[in-house]
Amino acid sequence: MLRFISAGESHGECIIAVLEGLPAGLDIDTEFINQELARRQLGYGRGARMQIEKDTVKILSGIKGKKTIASPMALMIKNKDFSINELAQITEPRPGHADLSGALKYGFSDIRCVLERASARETAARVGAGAVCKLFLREFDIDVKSRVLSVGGEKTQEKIKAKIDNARKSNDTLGGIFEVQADGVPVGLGSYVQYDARLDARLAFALMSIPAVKGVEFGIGFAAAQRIGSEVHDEIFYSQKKGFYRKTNNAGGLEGGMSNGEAVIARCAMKPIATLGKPLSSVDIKTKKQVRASVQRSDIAAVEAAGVIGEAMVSLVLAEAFLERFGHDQMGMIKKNYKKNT
Ligand code: EPS
Repeated sequence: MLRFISAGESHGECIIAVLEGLPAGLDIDTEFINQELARRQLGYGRGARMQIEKDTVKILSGIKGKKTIASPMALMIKNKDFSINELAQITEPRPGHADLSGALKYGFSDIRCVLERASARETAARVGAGAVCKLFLREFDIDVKSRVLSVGGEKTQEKIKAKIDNARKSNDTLGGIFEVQADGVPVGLGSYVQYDARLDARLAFALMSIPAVKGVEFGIGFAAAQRIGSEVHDEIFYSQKKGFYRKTNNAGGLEGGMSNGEAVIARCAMKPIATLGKPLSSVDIKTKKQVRASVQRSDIAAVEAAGVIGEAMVSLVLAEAFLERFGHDQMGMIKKNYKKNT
């Protein structure tokens, strides 16, 4: 099993990712991990935190020289804005954020104890761990990328920029839709034999766990529910050169909970960021008086960054499913198995 957990608060000392279950002998390119971390910080509409931080990784364990040694990898990303103990108390929860439910659940009188961990800053750990998984997948020519399909309902770059500028002016925020595509995924990752082995279920879980994601679909997704079967299912062909193949990919590369050899395509709907410059109505958790929600430094839109995080989550799931199918221990053995069985 490939296991990933993160630790760290938004304004704590650092963000940590622990990744366990990688084989021995994988080359780790730290510069590539840093490039991925930088991609997460980009995009039109990001907030001031992105100017403060230039995320870089320090690998604390799991490698000797530049190669993995099968032991757990710990990745650390330092926070420049390490100010958790100086920041003021917050008692006005933001609608749409974890603030109120988190404070009630854990009995906090200061919402800061919630938002420090609920912050999307945690996704830096995912991108760090995801980058390591990407390095693994690349050894087998599997490439995971993403693109923004729309922001605030707009589709062209020009209109998206204008919409974000308007939202910034009116102290509002925007969500959008991003797509993650994995090319080169071999047939048979995941399985139909048990509910929690299904690759689509595992990908949906991973993508839904990204803060602000409210919907996930694969291939034509929800649109399939409105079509007749003959307009949905991807017909099967065979050629000596390609083997089995399809001329369409409505299934998004997933059939019966397994990869089918076509590109794996997922789309995610992201709600607008919950911190508004023009705050919505809320209730002070101490006084119980009607107030305006707290205003925290935040982004106007972060759909492009969410796409990069989506790539990381998809890479984590695909790497795990790949290891299940082709072996866990040594890169050399896995490569042999892969060659023999694809
Ligand atoms: C983010 C870090 C946060 C926010 C934002 C994304 O840092 P700070 O609170 O210091 O500005 O900018 O977080 C949220 C949108 C959120 O809702 O928590 C990051 O690193 O991506």
